[in-house]
Formats: sequence, C-alpha cells, structure tokens
Amino acid sequence: MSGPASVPVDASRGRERGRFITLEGVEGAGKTTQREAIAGFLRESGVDVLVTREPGGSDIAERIRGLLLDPTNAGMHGDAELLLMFAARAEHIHQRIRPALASGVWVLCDRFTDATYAYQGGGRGVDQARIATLEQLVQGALRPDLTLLFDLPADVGLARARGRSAPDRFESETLQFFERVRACYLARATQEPQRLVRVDANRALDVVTRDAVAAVRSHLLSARAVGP
Ligand code: T5A
Repeated sequence: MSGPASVPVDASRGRERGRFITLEGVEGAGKTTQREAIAGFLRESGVDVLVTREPGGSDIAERIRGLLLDPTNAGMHGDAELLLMFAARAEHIHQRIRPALASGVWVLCDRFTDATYAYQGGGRGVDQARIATLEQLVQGALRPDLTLLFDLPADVGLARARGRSAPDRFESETLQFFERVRACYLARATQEPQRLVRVDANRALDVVTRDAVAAVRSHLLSARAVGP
C-alpha cells in the first residue's frame, strides 16, 4: 500500500487531500458486500483508503448508532432521530473523516448524508430544508466527491436484509417507507448526476461489483489527471 505522497492533489482545492466516496441504497442493496471489493480495488491501485460507515465510524458515533438501531427505541421522536444522526456525523467527521482526507487518505463510507435525505426526508417526511441546515452546520463545505447508489426494488432489498439477521429499528419499517426512501435517492441521482452514479443492484453480485469498480476506476483516473 502506498503512502499519502502518492495520492493526487486536487488543484481546485489547492491542497493535497484524499477523495471522499460514499455508498448508498435501501436496506440489503449490497453496500457492505461491495465496499470490500471497492476498497480492494483502490488498494491495488496504490490508494491508501479508510473504510468506514454511518451512523458510526468513531467510538462515540458507534454508541449513538446503538441507540438509533435498537428496535426497543421504536418510540424515538423524529427530531431526536435526525439530531442523533447529525451528532454521530459530527463526531465521525472530526475524529476520522477530516483527518484522513487532510492526510491524503481516501475515505470509503457506507452511507452518509444522502441517507439522511432519503430516510429522514423521504421516509419520515422531514422537511429537506431542515436537513440542509444541519448539513451546512455539521459539514461546512464537506460533500462526497463520488456517491454510488446501489438501486433495487425496496421489497427485494428488504427480503435480503431480513433473510440475514433480525430486523433493527429501521428494517422494521413498512415497505411503503422504503419505497419513499428509494424514490428520494433516485430523485437525488437525477439532480446530481455527476456525483451520484446509479448502479443496478438487482443483478448477480459479480456484475454489480464490475459496474461499481468501473465507476470508482473512472473517478480515480480523473483524480489522477488533475494530480501533480
Ligand atoms: N440511516 C443511516 C438513516 O436513517 N439516516 C442516516 O443518515 C444514515 C447514515 C443503518 C441504518 O441507518 C439508517 C439506514 C439504515 O437503516 P445498517 O445496518 O448499516 O443500518 O443498514 P444498511 O446500511 O442498510 O446495511 P445492510 O447490511 O442492511 O444493507 P447492505 O449493506 O446494503 O447489504 P449487504 O451487503 O449487507 O447485503 C445484504 C444481504 O444481501 C446479500 C448479502 O450476501 C447479504 O446477505 N446480497 C446479495 N444477494 C444477491 N445478489 C446480490 N447482488 C447481493 N448483494 C448482497
């Protein structure tokens, strides 16, 4: 594995930094499975990569994750859920994401703020403007450079997730909830086609991996093209 010195400089930001790649999709879309293949590809390409997830990714954020996913917290108020997501994110950004990017390490994160727009916004009906306010407060200018949206019908993803383990607090939601989540993700992909790349996840694992790695390879090539 090469060190930060081999990571490209992003000329538009005027300083050396890693790239921030996020993976999104409804439950069971295959993000966790695919992130290992993507991380492997990046490492083979000489990129130093931090693999992480949300909610979670740092000590305190992982403890907040426990609260958010615990099915016995079914009565949690929507505002509390939204604020806990961003509280965990603030910790994760300050403890892990920003230091990694600043030292030139690429960050591969299983879910980020697109999930808040999709789940709390699309799923729960929270006003998108409220989410945008918190996004600005917690992240400043930090946004993913590339997001892969693993897309598949919500019922297919739910069947996969529920076949694997007991449902957590989110997986206990209705199919209609996850259909709204999916619709929100697809709308965001339409609004930001340069950043948000849709990958059809309703296919065999190796085919999904091929397309996901191709999207990351393309991003790596363009990152290197603006390098030193
Ligand atoms: N959340 C998160 C919010 O509400 N707001 C937010 O801001 C954030 C950040 C996190 C929950 O938090 C919510 C969303 C989530 O509900 P989680 O456990 O991390 O909880 O949930 P997920 O990220 O959805 O993780 P899952 O494990 O449920 O889904 P994955 O990672 O997409 O799927 P994966 O890879 O674990 O695969 C699931 C099963 O399907 C199989 C796998 O082998 C596995 O058994 N599979 C396939 N089978 C057939 N064909 C394929 N192509 C397959 N790909 C995978």
